[in-house]
Amino acid sequence: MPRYLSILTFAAALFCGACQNSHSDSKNQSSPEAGVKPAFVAQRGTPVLDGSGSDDLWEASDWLPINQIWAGTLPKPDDFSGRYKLAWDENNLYILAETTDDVLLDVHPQALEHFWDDDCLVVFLDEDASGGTHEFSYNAFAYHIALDGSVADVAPDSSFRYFNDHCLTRRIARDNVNTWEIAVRIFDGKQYKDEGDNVPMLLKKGKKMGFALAYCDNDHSAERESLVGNVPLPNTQNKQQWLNADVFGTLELR
Ligand SMILES: [Ca+2]
Ligand SMILES: [Ca+2]
Ligand SMILES: [Ca+2]
Ligand SMILES: [Ca+2]
Repeated sequence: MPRYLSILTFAAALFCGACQNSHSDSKNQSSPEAGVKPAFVAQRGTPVLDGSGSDDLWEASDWLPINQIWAGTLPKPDDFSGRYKLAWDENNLYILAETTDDVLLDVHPQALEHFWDDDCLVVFLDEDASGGTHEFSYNAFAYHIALDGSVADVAPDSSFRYFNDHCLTRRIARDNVNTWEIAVRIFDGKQYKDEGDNVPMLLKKGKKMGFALAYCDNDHSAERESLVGNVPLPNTQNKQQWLNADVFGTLELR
């Protein structure tokens, strides 16, 4: 065999080995291999929004993992681990999230500053699945849901704002495990106006949206220690790729 062919064969064998490892690592996870846009589905139904996942709807749904490091260090399971389920009806997208976090931190309660450095759950929603940047626009919303249920994001004028009426959360804490049951109202980001009379959309079967979910874990630091998401980012840590909705998964309402 010519030398260049044997090198190619060796490289191909290495690549396939990597594929197999990546596949076995992602077993039982929704997160596909790099380069494939993650696909999620939400089943139709309306849970009782009481913070408990005991609804028949939730019990019939599968857990999906929050286990992809986006920034900081990958926490050990007792430091942070998380999983979630999705559902929808005409009025809301519903998220049931279960997070295990050894220390709950809320250094900036009731304040629009450094909300990302407190423990919080972040719902990323790109209503028209357009992808693209969203940090200073409503091309997609990044709802930072704090432990007190307040919801914050960055507005187009780069100010920090509350969006408390976009996400209603009831949370139950048992030891280190928190259950968050969230109703997310969906707004058309192209029409959305600060201080405007914004009307949430009616949702229909078959609708596709860009979606991602992440948890900011801070236990004792000036800045958050970990940002862990539900989708793999192409180049891992500290590149802030979540500021572009291209990396979100696609969520279909079934
Ligand atoms: Ca419930
Ligand atoms: Ca922690
Ligand atoms: Ca969009
Ligand atoms: Ca924490």
